[in-house]
Amino acid sequence: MFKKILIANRGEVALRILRACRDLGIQTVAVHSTADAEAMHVRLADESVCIGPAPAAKSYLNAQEILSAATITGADAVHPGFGFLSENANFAQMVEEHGFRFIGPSPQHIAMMGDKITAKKTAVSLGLPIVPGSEEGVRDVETAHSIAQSIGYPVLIKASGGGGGRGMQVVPDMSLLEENYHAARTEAQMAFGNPEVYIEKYLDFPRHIEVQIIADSSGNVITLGERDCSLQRRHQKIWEEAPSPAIDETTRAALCDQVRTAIQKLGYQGLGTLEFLYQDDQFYFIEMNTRLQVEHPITEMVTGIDLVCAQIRVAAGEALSFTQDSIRLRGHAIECRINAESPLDFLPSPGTITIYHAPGGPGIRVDSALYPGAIISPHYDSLAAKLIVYGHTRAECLARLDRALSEYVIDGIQTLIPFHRALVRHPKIIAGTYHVKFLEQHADDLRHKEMGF
Ligand code: MV4
Repeated sequence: MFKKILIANRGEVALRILRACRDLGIQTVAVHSTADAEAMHVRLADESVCIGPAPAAKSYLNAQEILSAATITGADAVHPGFGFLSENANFAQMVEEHGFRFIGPSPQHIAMMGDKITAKKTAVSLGLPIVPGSEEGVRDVETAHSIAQSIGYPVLIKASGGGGGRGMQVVPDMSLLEENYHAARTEAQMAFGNPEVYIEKYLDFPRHIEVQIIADSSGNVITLGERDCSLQRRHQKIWEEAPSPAIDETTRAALCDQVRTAIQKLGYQGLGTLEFLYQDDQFYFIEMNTRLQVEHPITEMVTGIDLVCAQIRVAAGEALSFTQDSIRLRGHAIECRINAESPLDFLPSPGTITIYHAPGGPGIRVDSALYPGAIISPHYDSLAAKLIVYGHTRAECLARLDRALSEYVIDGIQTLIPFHRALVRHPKIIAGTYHVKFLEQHADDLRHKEMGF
């Protein structure tokens, strides 16, 4: 097992990793920007190294500085968390070349899934269902026309270098294809340095359902059920739940079996998440995330497995200590992202926390690095805290979530707490009958409800 891990991240995830290290008896090194000198992850780590000024490009994305910090502190592994360098295959490679373990999959698997066309082709070869569309990058507008004609409009043009909703263009009918095709390529070139695009049939009201897997270096692959992440706003997840209210046990078992077989064939190692769109009782693979995810705690709540500890163990070469047959999904869990944003227009709300009172009681977990006096910097993303709630049933989970949200006090900045209070009482959320367009379609009634809080 590792003796010392450098945590190449900040905020609540840095703290989450630090806690896993403590539980495993591993020493921790925090890295931080000048803006984060007083941050909780720095205070709680055994050692810390300042790696640069506030802008992430000069600190948390600065591979050279991070590797220097690992060298001078004598770390034996680097945990990238999520965001920042977590899905950068070059960084993973550099970490390994400097003699440290990268806590994540191989650089080859990161690169394969980072290119969305390669990821889709790989999925096909592994027997996973995909959205009908082009199998390769679409090189000219004539090819785009013939593919769109054969699958039927509307179609969606996606960037191979994109992912997570970045660089997508909906094409409602033939008249807009040429214009949107060129716009998509130009945008892709500018955003990702790669103009390659592909075409898919556009699904109008899908749900986003993702399957968590973990694999060790001995070829054991275990699926840990699914999460429903359909509640998103501008491709930012806001609320996630496990299990999905949209699928039954038989459907889940079939999906997870398919994923398990695919990942065994792939020879993948580490944590991973396969994202699917789900519409009209069909699953379609769209992307794979090769990292720990923000919403991992809901899977921990329904499986009882500490995903970060398991991730560190498999990275150190240990075999998984549990089997697929031992996994029992129990109860229901929901995560609300408590962003430092205005709950009415979602604009960032940086500032200093004055009062902080976290909720508690049965079924409540809060993953956050907040404290009175903590600074929410405008330099980083707005995720301030995650409220994770467990219930034996979905109804109990919703009731506890309502209770927890009413107890939660964060002053000094605006947060999404009032938005979540409106969400948890919305009839369609209570019924579980939402899809990826829900937040867009119900913005007005949610905003109206929020005014009451
Ligand atoms: C789609 C789609 C409809 N049809 N693909 C957005 C994020 C990226 N991971 C994939 N996304 C979508 N791909 C086809 N063929 C609709 C979306 C989509 C979406 C997906 C998941 C969660 C929220 C979403 C919001 C808008 C669009």
